[in-house]
Amino acid sequence: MVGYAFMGAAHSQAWRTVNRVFDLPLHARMTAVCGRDEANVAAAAARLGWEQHTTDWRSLVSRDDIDLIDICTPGDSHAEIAIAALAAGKHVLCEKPLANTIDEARQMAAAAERGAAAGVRSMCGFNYRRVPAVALMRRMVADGRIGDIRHIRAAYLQDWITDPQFPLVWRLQKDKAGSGALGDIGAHIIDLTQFVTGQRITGVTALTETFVKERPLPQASSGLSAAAGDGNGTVATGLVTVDDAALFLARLDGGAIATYEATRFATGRKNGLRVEINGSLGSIAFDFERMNELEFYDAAEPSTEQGFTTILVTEPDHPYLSAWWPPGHGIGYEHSFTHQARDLIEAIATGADPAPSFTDALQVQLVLDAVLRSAGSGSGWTDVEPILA
Ligand code: SOE
Repeated sequence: MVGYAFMGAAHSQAWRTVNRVFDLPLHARMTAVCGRDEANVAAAAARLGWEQHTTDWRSLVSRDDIDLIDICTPGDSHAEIAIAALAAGKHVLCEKPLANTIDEARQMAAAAERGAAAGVRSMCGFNYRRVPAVALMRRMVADGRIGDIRHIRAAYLQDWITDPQFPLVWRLQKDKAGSGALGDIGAHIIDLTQFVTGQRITGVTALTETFVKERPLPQASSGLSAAAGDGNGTVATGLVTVDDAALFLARLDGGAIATYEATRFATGRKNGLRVEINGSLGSIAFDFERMNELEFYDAAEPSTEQGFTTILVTEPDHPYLSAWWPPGHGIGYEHSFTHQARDLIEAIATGADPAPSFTDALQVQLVLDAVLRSAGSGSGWTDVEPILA
């Protein structure tokens, strides 16, 4: 694994757990973790359960005893590491968004296709697909339970940078992260809604905003928390080069129309990912803050009994859940990463191509690009570039 901060910890938890919970044909061995700082990566290896550590990711890619490279770094290094790993015949799991530019994403998708032809698997880490309620939502939509899809209403709301004194961490720097709320959390709702509906976004009209344009430089950061200043009382500042919020309208290729909102300024909303879909026969809604539930409205019910019902997605018949606890006991955020690891191991073992593929993730990247172009042009209607350019 390369990178060991928030996502690295989440992925490590998954690799530690996956074979203890799921009965799989292959066993994940946590051989080595890589980071830039020797002392910090050594501590991370011990804390997260990796056998060895290194500061040179290239040494991992060239090792014969490593089969899979898991990329948990900021977006500016995804392409270089993934392309080198695939060329060396390693399976790759790469955090989202796939890359910082569509050019890099195209190169990664091409490398993944060459890899697939040689039996090498690659997957992008859109973990929310693996929340059981989301997987059930997709199944119900595919089974026609809400009929033809008319509306998609998606929002991913956080508030961790509302304070203007919150430092300029890498997620607020375009050269490291590619974009701001748009790519970090907007990418999740783009992927999730396309996954659930089976439809793809063809065009958008968008606006973005950066509310706080300059912030103190960070002293130290960990996960989503950080301290400002150099530790000696001096606080230099730097420019925020990404969006704080992105909003857009979209059309999808199956006829649905949609609204999307991604922001880190929704005061009081910590990880508020909500998607509602309205169809000709009913509606269905998921809210991460109640992740073990799904709201379902069936318009075929007698008018005297109509209303949204709450499905408790906690039963062994629901996706992924037979491996966990007795009925009704529920699961959390980290389980989505364990399910992701499970599905990747299963695909590697059976020789199947896992989803979302790098090409699926490239398509999300093309939507992000269309949103930024639309916002840059003053919200003009903008088509999403086709995958085959
Ligand atoms: C930060 O906004 C973040 O950690 C994202 O990077 C993750 O993808 C999301 O799951 C939670 O929030």
